[in-house]
Amino acid sequence: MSDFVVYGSPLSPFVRKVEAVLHHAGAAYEFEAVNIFDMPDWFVEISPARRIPVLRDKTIATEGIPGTIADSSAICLFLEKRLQAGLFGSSAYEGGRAAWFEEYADTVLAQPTGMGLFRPIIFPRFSGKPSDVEAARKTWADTMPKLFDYLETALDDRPFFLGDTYSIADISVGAQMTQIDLILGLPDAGRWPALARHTEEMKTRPGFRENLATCSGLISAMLPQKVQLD
Ligand SMILES: N[C@@H](CCC(=O)N[C@@H](CS)C(=O)NCC(=O)O)C(=O)O
Repeated sequence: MSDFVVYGSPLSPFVRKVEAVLHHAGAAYEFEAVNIFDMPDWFVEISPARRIPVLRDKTIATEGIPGTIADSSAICLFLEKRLQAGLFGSSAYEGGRAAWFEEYADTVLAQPTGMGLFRPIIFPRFSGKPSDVEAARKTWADTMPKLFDYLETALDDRPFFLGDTYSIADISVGAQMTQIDLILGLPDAGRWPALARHTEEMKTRPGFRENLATCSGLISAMLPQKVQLD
């Protein structure tokens, strides 16, 4: 018997982030699929920004708005407090740094990853059309290297963004980087070795493993091979 329901699609990196936090905290949950192309009215009520994921804590309420939280960052903060997940470091400064990388991943990294890479590669495939590889190639060449440079420098050859401590920073960046890996592969390990190592590590972490296995199944049906952009 689980206390939580995650509403969304496993293909969303923000859903992956929430699943990774739930697994890290050892919490069982149910998954309820939501079609983002045709959101039902009941879902818009619990997600006024019309975004996935939403989390429900069934110990608060099993239907309607009570017990629900929208937005992955709000959900992860709730789970940190509700389950003592231990994902915001051990000092005020580490907590702030972790929250900063979470914000960077969810905005600066997520925007080109979603709109500039995932969307042009995968969305045409939903209707059997070829990927817009040129659009993705432009994002890959013009936008991504600066972001990868920043993350490489921030890791500073350490395993995690807070050093030796796994945190919401790793989960948030990992959720986006594994989205890239699903369709294109890892960033060049010669140019961004720490980031490539970090992404490989995230793929093995609780929640990532399960989510990525599901995603690989869904994506391989549309995209039999990863797209080569370099
Ligand atoms: N800030 C939100 C972003 C969530 C988000 O953008 N989700 C996308 C899927 S990856 C979505 O729901 N898109 C629906 C749409 O654009 O209509 C969060 O952290 O949860």
